[in-house]
Amino acid sequence: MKREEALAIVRKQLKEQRYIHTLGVMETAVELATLYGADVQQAELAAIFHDYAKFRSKEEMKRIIIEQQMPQDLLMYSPELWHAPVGAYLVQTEVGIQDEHILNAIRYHTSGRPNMTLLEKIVYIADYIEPNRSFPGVDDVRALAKEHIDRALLRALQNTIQFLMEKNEPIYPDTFHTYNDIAKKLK
Ligand code: DGI
Ligand code: FE
Ligand code: FE
Ligand code: FE
Repeated sequence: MKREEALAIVRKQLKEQRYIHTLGVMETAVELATLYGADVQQAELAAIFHDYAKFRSKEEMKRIIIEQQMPQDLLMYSPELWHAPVGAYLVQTEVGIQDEHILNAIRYHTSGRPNMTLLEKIVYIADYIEPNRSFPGVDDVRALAKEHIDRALLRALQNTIQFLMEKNEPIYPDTFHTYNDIAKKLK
């Protein structure tokens, strides 16, 4: 699928600000894929569709998580986590993208997972550092992303876990599992 076609499809699913965020993730994912030698077309498509399900209702997302037998522990954590796996499902069934590498990059873009592929890391980091993002620590991750993607990923996970803990938010176990996996590999 071509970039323009994909963008037209996703644009209908998103509000203006979220579409602008998506364009930033696309641009950043293409840069990272070029830098690290990943498949640029896969990175571009995964980035374009990563937040496809962002504006689906909680009811619809919950129904899909149950019916499609996704990890049921998702339902015990923040609904903010749900658009990632539900997005992968809807991009497959509604848009017709069948590439598992792309679908997994969408599925794991919020929590990460142990043993992430390069493509999954690229979408996770691009989502975190795209030019429209501004939060404490983002510039550190931007700098790290140019040098060493796993160090950037570790820092992004540390920031995310810290930010959630400061808000007394429960942390989804896969977020910790991803942090532990990268932290051990960087030892
Ligand atoms: O969809 P985006 O806003 O572009 O970004 P995202 O998909 O990376 O994250 C969406 C939200 O999910 C964000 O507000 C933080 C939250 N989140 C990420 N990891 C966890 C989490 N929330 C909980 N409760 N637990 C997590 O592990
Ligand atoms: Fe997201
Ligand atoms: Fe993210
Ligand atoms: Fe996003």
